[in-house]
Amino acid sequence: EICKGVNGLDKVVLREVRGSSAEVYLYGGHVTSWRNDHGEELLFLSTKAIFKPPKAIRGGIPICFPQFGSHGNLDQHGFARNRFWSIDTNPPPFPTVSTNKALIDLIFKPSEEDLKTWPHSYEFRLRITLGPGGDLMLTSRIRNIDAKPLSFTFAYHTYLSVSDISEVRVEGLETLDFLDNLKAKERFTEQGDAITFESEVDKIYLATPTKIAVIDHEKKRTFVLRKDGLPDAVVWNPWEKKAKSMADFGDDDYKHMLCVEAAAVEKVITLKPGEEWKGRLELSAVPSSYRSGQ
Ligand code: TA6
Repeated sequence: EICKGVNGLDKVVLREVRGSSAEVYLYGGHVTSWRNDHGEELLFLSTKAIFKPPKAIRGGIPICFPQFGSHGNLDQHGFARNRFWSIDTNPPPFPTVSTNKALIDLIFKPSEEDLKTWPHSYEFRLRITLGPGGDLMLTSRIRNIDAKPLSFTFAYHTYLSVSDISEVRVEGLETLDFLDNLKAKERFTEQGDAITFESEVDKIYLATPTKIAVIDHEKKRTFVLRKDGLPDAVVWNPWEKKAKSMADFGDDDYKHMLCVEAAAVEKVITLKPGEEWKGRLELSAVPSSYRSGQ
């Protein structure tokens, strides 16, 4: 249902029959909460998140569009996360008919102002679905309704909630090439084991598999990210020093979050007039079957 969230901002609450839930603010089309059927919060939301436009909400799943990163004349990560979206009452038919799933369709179109800073006409539809097992699915459909080509980069800037970052492993990115944002985007190759964390990390992994696993050892929980149309994956933890420099981030927040972001960054997406791009992210949280010594 639609209700008032923090600072009176409109939010939609999705509830699934088995008890899982999700919340999405019309501001930014921003998912801020995803709870399993035990009511446990699976996304990280900063203890100091500022729910006040034009600042993006710190945590949940910010939508980075029409660009990931900070280059050119746009703000960092574009402006879709800093704008008010609306509920799409008559979305074009989705290929997969949704059965008993809780879902909401949102739409974002550029304002006159937006067209001045980024002169492209498009329709950005976002469908958020809670599946029967509590899986959270985000499907973005961006249609170029301009007479000229539309080029953009994109990310679901997902903040996962973890009990202790030093006890987290990421599987699925081993041996891949990545651009290291901490070293002027220099290209490196990841080593052969699961990724662990003991300092600031800001890496754009390239040509990643459709499935990435994030294992929270303490909670015996594995997040599985499945993605489609999003070839890259950004892994980010600001660690202690950068966390302290961010006003909307608690000093200790870095210990309880990890960003793993399904993205299209290395290769720009270009749509011809009338063409539509689709980018899907499916998140699930499953108990980790632990073998000792893992
Ligand atoms: O996702 C990694 C990153 O690009 C980092 O470099 C860091 O800037 C992070 O995004 C957060 O960006 P934001 O604009 O949300 O503060």
